[in-house]
Amino acid sequence: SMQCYPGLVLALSSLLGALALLQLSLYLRVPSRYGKHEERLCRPRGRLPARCAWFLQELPSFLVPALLLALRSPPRLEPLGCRLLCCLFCWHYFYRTFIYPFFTRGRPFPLQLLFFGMLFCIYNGFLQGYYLIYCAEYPNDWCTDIRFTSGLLLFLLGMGINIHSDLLLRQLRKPGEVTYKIPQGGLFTYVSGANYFGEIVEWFGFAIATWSLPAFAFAFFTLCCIGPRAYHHHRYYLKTFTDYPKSRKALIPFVF
Ligand code: NDX
Repeated sequence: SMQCYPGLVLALSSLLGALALLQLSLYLRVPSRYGKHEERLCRPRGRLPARCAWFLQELPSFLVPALLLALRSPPRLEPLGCRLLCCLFCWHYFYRTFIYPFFTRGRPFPLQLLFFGMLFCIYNGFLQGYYLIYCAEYPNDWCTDIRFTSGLLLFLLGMGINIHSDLLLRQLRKPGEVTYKIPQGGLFTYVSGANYFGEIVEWFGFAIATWSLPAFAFAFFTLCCIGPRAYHHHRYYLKTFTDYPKSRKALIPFVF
């Protein structure tokens, strides 16, 4: 049966940190090629409808930790680590796998990126789940610790912003439409990457609530992955729309 190998957690978290830096070096100057940053518009080969693509890509991040949790024997009964915190992670990916793809009006997604995205979700789903279920130990009063309470609050706030912003983006299009418009409302009033801002806040909240190396590595990866993408979206909007709101920032309200 499985047990905790701290060396494995350290190795996998370090690799995740290294991937984050690789990601940053690859996509700081040129955006990753999907959505509005894809070069050629109509090359139907090598793509999957957004709905299937996002479902398949994100599924492992839900399934792997959920299975680890369900299959753990003997079931671990210690209160927080293995259940509440792991369930928070699964909760986000339940949304991302079973709700978000179902409503998306996004363009078909490149198969090659889908493949790497899936690998990433297996890797990260395993790391976060394995750590929380087999390794994490929290004192009994962790749920009143300032790290847990403030982290949970940030997580929920970030998730709220992320889901609300996803919704606002979706409402910019009628079904079947593929054009880009200026996002309005919610946090989009202040930043071009409101959905990304929410997601980043969410995973830093999760990292603080779990106070764990794997979760901080993932929050850092998220920042390196979608931070630059928010900046590229911002540049795209400024270039495309002459009436784009001048005071709007790329990622962080009033700052950047
Ligand atoms: N999936 C995380 N790396 C990624 C997919 C890509 O969940 O090779 C990371 C995730 C993957 C990436 C994933 C991992 C690393 C990969 C990368 C590709 C290359 C990279 C594999 C797994 C890689 C190494 C080197 C390390 C191997 O037509 P459309 O699609 O543009 O329509 C869009 C629409 N929209 C608009 N509609 C009308 N008018 C406008 N102005 C519009 N602007 C946008 O809204 C979409 O349908 C929708 C959202 O678009 P967009 O571009 O704002 O968000 P998107 O990037 O598609 O993300 C969707 C959500 C969002 O909430 C975001 O926070 C979350 O997913 N996300 C995304 C990426 C990563 C991630 C979260 C995370 O790291 N936590």
